[in-house]
Amino acid sequence: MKVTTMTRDYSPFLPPSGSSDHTKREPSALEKLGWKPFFSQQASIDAYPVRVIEVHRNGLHVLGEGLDILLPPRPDATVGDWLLYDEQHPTESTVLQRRSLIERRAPGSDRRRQLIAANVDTIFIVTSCNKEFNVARLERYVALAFEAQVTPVILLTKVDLCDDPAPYVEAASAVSNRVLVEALNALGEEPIERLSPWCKPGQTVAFLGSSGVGKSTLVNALFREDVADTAAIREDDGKGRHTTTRRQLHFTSGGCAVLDTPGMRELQLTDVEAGIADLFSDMVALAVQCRFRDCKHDSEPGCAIQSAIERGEIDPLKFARWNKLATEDRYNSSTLAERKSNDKSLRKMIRSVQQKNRK
Ligand SMILES: Nc1nc2c(ncn2[C@@H]2O[C@H](COP(=O)(O)OP(=O)(O)OP(=O)(O)O)[C@@H](O)[C@H]2O)c(=O)[nH]1
Ligand SMILES: [Mg+2]
Ligand SMILES: [Zn+2]
Repeated sequence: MKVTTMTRDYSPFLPPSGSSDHTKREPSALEKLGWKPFFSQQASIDAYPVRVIEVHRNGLHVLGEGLDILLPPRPDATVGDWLLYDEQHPTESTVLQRRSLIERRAPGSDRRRQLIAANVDTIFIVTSCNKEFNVARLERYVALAFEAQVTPVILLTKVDLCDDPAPYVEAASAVSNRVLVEALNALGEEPIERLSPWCKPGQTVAFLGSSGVGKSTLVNALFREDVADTAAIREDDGKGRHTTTRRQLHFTSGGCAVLDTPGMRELQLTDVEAGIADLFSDMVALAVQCRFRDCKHDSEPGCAIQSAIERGEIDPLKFARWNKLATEDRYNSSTLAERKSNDKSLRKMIRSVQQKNRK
């Protein structure tokens, strides 16, 4: 049996350290937009760097030093991206290499890859202490953040509307010992103080989560004014009303870039194999001990995962969630041709079962 030892970094995701240059001097206009040495290395001294703050149908709204313009639309750029603005030929402006990229498989039938945001340092995964709370959904967001190597922080809102937030905090903390959890009242005084470790000058933070959990409320709290619209959730089922409809970067006076996003109905993962493996590293470590390399961990002999479940060492529900996520990621990451052939063999199998049943 071959056991592969991985040299991955399993240290906790902590807030950025405070010893940045910005503490010593006033940040430049570009630094206030999130410009970092990582980007300057890719640009000549006379370049015009601009950052995408919003993607419109008719173009990219970008900001730079003394620049506030609309560039022609292009599919390869998303909010948070840095471009080197080409004044003569705006369509030829270059997209700079990203520090991070958050993407998902678009919902609906076209299933294309959708760029959500680039060059984000921290993802605030927002969820609330009510019916909306769901561990499987949190795991999706955390796997996405791990894959993108962006610091995830779980924010549990609406503690003021809940008799006992402790079980929610406990369940959220159990998702990963590498992810910090903050429980708060988004309408209260605490958000600005509690989120300050991540909202430092030059940092880019993004709020992600379902509709109605309080993403825009938290954005407004950081700005101490209403920069984003918010609306009450529906009384009948407690779901949000999809109030925010566009992804937009806002900049605090302190020089932190803050991205509000529309509530996601569904987060379909794609190409996050490493992120899922990081989050479920205990499962992966067991799976390599299964007798068969292609073990489905179902009823195969010598399955290390099923034995661990029998011994009570791993939670069968957690195993089921891992299995579902990994299968979904493989399916979404496969090419159309691969999927067609898989669908074909699936149809063939169904037909043969139906025929057998008829006999
Ligand atoms: N009491 C209380 N209400 C909250 C809290 N967080 C958000 N709300 C309320 O919940 C409702 C929805 O908040 P929003 O900030 O609009 O939610 P959102 O996540 O931006 O929703 P979308 O834009 O639809 O994705 C608003 O009425 C907020 O006032 C909280 O911590 N406590
Ligand atoms: Mg909103
Ligand atoms: Zn197995």
